[in-house]
Amino acid sequence: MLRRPRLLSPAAAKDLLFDLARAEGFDALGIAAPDSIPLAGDRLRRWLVEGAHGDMEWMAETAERRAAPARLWPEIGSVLMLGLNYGPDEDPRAALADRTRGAISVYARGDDYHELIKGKLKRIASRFLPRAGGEVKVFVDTAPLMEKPLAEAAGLGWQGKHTNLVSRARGSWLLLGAIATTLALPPDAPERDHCGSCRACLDACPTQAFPAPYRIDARRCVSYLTIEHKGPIPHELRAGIGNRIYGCDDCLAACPWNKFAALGREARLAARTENRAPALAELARLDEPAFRTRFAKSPIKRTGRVRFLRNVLVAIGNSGDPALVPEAERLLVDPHPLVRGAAVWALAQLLDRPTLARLKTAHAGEEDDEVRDEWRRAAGAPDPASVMA
Ligand code: B12
Ligand code: SF4
Ligand code: SF4
Repeated sequence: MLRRPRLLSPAAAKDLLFDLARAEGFDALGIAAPDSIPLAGDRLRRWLVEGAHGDMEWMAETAERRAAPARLWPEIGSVLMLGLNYGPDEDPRAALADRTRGAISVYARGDDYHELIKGKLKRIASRFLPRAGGEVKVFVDTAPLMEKPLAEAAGLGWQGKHTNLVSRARGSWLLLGAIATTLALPPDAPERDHCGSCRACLDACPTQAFPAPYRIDARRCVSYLTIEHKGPIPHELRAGIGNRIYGCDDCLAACPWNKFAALGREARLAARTENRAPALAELARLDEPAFRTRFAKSPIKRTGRVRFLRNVLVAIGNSGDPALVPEAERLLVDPHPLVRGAAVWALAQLLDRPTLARLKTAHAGEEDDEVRDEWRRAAGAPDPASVMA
């Protein structure tokens, strides 16, 4: 491919890029040099060696390219890092109070940000290229690029002890995107760490997913467990999940820097009313077509009905509400074993042992090994009636 010659000075090209990005509504911008994250590769490798990525095999498969931007694209000259503020209009932890309803994380209450940000990045790139020259590539989330350390190097914020990027101007609520160019543009100064002695995010985690400050074990993170993890959720983590049915914001919401956060301006990311605190009973009734319609354009659609219903059933089990028993009972005959197994667990949290034993007998024909194992465990678990007594 022929590369276009540089058409503007580095400073003028950077100004143009920033103007175009602001016009698309981005709230935080900065340029990082490709060699600006020298520590990130080794830290990523260590994380992978520890197995902290769980079953996100794609993180391990792309590790070599992910470790440094120049490995992903050898011709890279600089990276524009962009942050889009999605500050919520209420404290997302409010949704944790009513256990008969599900808590959906802020980023997933509106439209899928991947599509939205990618569209914006492509428009910026198509306007930049003919006027500035070079080549460009755009990235959001799914490409093997370490967006948080790059954003820190570009001065958008710093990686807090919860590992996400925190901004003094926006708090925790920035979604990130990147535009890489072959042009060398003047880099911005990196942001420094402003966590100090604070550890609010570490203490807020419901499943103790931080083995140490600045390090996360994704296998324990509710976001991983409810969105990325494909199998049954480990038993020892189910109670901690509470009513979080898609992602988690507890560490983000705990950060004191959120006092400077502003309401997100992007209407398509704003919470849809039906996603603020949906009734678990409503969600448990979604069949495949209803699920797809309900979550069209939402990131939840990508996780699929089966994993989503698994999450809803864990929340039903944690609800303490006997009125939800019929919802879980109906799902004992769902075609998918992941759903059936989660339904068994939910019922074991809500029913007394004799009633559960009768149900077990009625479903003695269960053929899936994992679901049978759930029945075995359920029978041996303490009776909720005696626990409450
Ligand atoms: C994999 C992934 C996940 C995984 C793993 C999370 C993680 N922290 O790595 C899971 C599924 C758990 C996840 C969850 C979430 N994610 Co996510 N995720 C990613 C993804 C695809 C890759 C992140 C990555 O490279 N991880 C590998 C680890 C090793 O890298 P790291 O997190 O940068 O780790 C650094 C620190 O550990 C630090 N470190 C390690 N040791 C030490 C020691 C010391 C002394 C120090 C100082 C530092 C340090 O250095 C490492 C390298 O920089 C990015 C998109 C992207 N392409 O970057 C989005 C991304 C990070 N996710 C994002 C979001 C919004 C979330 C959630 C908030 C979603 C939700 N509400 O449920 C949660 C937050 C959970 C959390 N506390 O991190 C945003 C974060 C935006 C921001 N402001 O930072 C991103 C950037 C997507 C985007 N384009 O906006 N995510
Ligand atoms: S997103 Fe939730 S579960 Fe994951 S680390 Fe943060 S507080 Fe813990
Ligand atoms: S809560 Fe405290 S420790 Fe965690 S990221 Fe915010 S300032 Fe840093």
